[in-house]
Parts: sequence; C-alpha cells; structure tokens
Amino acid sequence: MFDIFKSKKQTKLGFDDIEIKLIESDIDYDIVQDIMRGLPKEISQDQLNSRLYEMFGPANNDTKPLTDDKPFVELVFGVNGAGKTTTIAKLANLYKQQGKTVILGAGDTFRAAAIEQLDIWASKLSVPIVKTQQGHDSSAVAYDTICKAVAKGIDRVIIDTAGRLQTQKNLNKELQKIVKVCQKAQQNAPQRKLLIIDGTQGGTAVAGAKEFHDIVGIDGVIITKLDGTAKGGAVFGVSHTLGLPILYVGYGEKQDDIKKFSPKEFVDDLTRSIYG
Ligand SMILES: Nc1nc2c(ncn2[C@@H]2O[C@H](COP(=O)(O)OP(=O)(O)OP(=O)(O)O)[C@@H](O)[C@H]2O)c(=O)[nH]1
Ligand SMILES: [Mg+2]
Repeated sequence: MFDIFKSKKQTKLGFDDIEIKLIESDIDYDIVQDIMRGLPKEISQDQLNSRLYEMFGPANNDTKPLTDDKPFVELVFGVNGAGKTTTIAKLANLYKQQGKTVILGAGDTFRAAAIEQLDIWASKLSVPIVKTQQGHDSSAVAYDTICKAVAKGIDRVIIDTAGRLQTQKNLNKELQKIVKVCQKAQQNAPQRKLLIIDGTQGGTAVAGAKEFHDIVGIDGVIITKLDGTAKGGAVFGVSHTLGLPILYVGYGEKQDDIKKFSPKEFVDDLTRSIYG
C-alpha cells in the first residue's frame, strides 16, 4: 500500500503539460510564466506544490490583524453582482457564531430591491439593520449605522454598498465619501475595506481590483463563487500581482458557505486536480 502511495506522489508531468494545465485553470499567462520559471523538464507534484505555495508570498498572511476597536467597521464594495450582499450575510453569520454582536448598514441605496435583499438576510440572521429609502445618500446610512453601533455597544458593523465598476468616477467618489463619513462617525472606521471579487471572473477582476485599491485602498479581499469553478485563477492574481491578503472565500449561496482562505488547501486542491 505504501508503494502505491509513493509511486503516485512521485509521478512527474512534463513542463509543457503543467504549463497548459495552469493556463486552463484560468491563471493569467504572465503569472503562469512566473510559476514555471526555473522548474525542470519533468515536474513532481511536490515541486509544483511548493512553487505554487511560494507564489502567495507575504499576501499569504493577513498583514492587518483585527483591532480591538468597538465597533469594528467593515465596508464592503466591488463590481455589480460580485456577491457583496450575500458575503455580508455570511460574515454576519460567522461573527454571530463567534459570539459577537453585529449590525448591518444597507448602503446600497442605488439598486432597486438591494435594501430589501439585505433586510431579508437581517431578519433571517436576526441581526439589526439600518436602512433608508432607495436614492438616499449611502454615506448617511454608513454614518447612522456606526453611530447606532456605538450607542448600543455593538461589536461589528458591516456596510453594504452599490455595485460599481472601478471606472465609474461618480460612484467611486461616492465610495471615497463613504470612507470619509465613516471616519467622522468613529475615528478609525472603516477598520477594514473589503473588496469582493467574483472568482469566476479571473484576470478581469484582478485588473479592476488594482484600480479599486488606488481609489480607496483595500485591506482584504474575499473571493466568491469558488464553487462554480475548480479554477480560481483570480486567487493568484490577487495574491501575487496585487499583494493583497485573501481573507475568506465563498463557495455557495447560503449563509454557511464561507471559510477562511487557506493558501495550502487551495494549492493542494489545484495540484491534485492536475495530477489526478
Ligand atoms: N454559487 C455562488 N453564488 C453566489 C456566491 N456568492 C453570491 N452568489 C450569488 O451571486 C448572485 C449575486 O450575489 P449578490 O450578493 O446579490 O451580489 P452583489 O455584489 O451584492 O450584487 P449587486 O448588489 O447587484 O452589485 C446571487 O444570486 C447570489 O446568490 C457564491 O459564493 N457562490
Ligand atoms: Mg448587493
């Protein structure tokens, strides 16, 4: 039995085969070149494993640890449909399970039904929510949510925002304004600015992330929809190209479908899919 295990572990695949499989995994061509640099003609699973793991570098660690600030405010943003609102519900659920109190801010005042969508999650999870009418100022919602959290001694604030492209100047000014207004409500807020990326979008999402980083600064990334793809090339882009920490990954539409990102687990899954 040991021998079977050993021989499987020692199976080697050719350089070109690996290169193609990585490209097929939706990893950016330039990143694939970085991965392959210096690898031998025949590559073992272990060799590929450690090379892929190295690619995470410093972004591997969440470089900005949670502070003790109360409330601890998280501002969530990203392109339309990336999974922001669902991720907020998942985070709220997670924090509740950790024994924290949570309040949500329905800062997407732009899209019809966005407020209702978050409201439904809030009732389902039994967490309070601050909301306004569609078309109202989303920074005012952020402000009110933080003030309410301060007044009631709530641990965590999570603020939803409207989907936006990194190229939409007005919407991005609005995002900058929300950040400033959060600071007025509480000096260090928002403690974490979280970009939500749709994991099925690959390189396009990564390019957008860079611009968002320039606009407001990103403290961490959450990659969603990794259930819909065995690929997740965006993961390498975010870590290797942008050097941003991936905090969590989402893998479904339900409140429990979130877990802390583990580079090791991700790399193991990827190499296992390549070596079979
Ligand atoms: N399969 C899968 N679907 C997801 C995941 N996260 C979100 N979704 C689905 O993706 C769709 C969009 O999710 P939302 O949370 O509404 O996305 P959003 O970024 O808030 O969208 P906008 O507010 O319109 O910008 C919904 O149908 C979600 O159920 C995930 O991890 N896996
Ligand atoms: Mg939304």
